[in-house]
Amino acid sequence: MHELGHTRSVHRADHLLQTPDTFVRAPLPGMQGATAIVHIARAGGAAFTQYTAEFEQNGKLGPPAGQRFVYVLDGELDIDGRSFTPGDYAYFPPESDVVISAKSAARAVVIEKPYFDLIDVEAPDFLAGQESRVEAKPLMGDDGLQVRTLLPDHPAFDFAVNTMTYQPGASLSMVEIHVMEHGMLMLSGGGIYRLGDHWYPVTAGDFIWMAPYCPQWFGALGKTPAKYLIYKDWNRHPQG
Ligand code: UGY
Ligand code: MN
Repeated sequence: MHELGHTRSVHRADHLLQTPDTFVRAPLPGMQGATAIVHIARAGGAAFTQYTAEFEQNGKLGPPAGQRFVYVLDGELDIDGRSFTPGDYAYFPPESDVVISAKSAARAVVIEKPYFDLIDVEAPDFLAGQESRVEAKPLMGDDGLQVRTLLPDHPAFDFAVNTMTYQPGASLSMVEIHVMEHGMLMLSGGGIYRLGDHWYPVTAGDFIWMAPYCPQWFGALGKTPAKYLIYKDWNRHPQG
């Protein structure tokens, strides 16, 4: 049913809140039996692309634009002959020709960006991981806010992808304003996100893009933990 033109989605110069009622699906080049909800891309002001890929059984992704990170939300993917289920993830170096296909209907977060190499540092290889095996660490000593760092803390990686889990009532301890940009998908629970000078109620399924220097803060509400997957550019001099 239409909502008479109402939505929680908002796009401003320094942030985007995209809620599921406004998602538009279209295949990207090379996709077969799969479609993409492009949450953010260069056209929206970001230096990376993030989309949710929705697969039919046997569906496939097309070739990557730069390096690629995949995190399984639902169903089962086949990557290089290995099974990936929810919470499993993989990193693909630029130009990787590894095929990503679906063993069942599935959904996955896909992040792609050009690679910024560093003199004397070798680019990373393919990497696979399971979120449940990554140690959770409290953010700034707050046990109510646990961070899992999915990619290795190594200068070869020019971006980070983390999950952050907030117990009900937990919040960021400060309003952050930083040069890095974020792509964020709310995986479960919800709360209030401050973006710039606006405060938004957010819930599972919502996507947020935060531009560099976008003032940001989150507080978890409700009776269950709030959890999100968050991308940031990382480990590189801002001068490029
Ligand atoms: O890593 C971060 O910058 C993270 N704390 N930001 C956020 O959750 N908005
Ligand atoms: Mn931040």
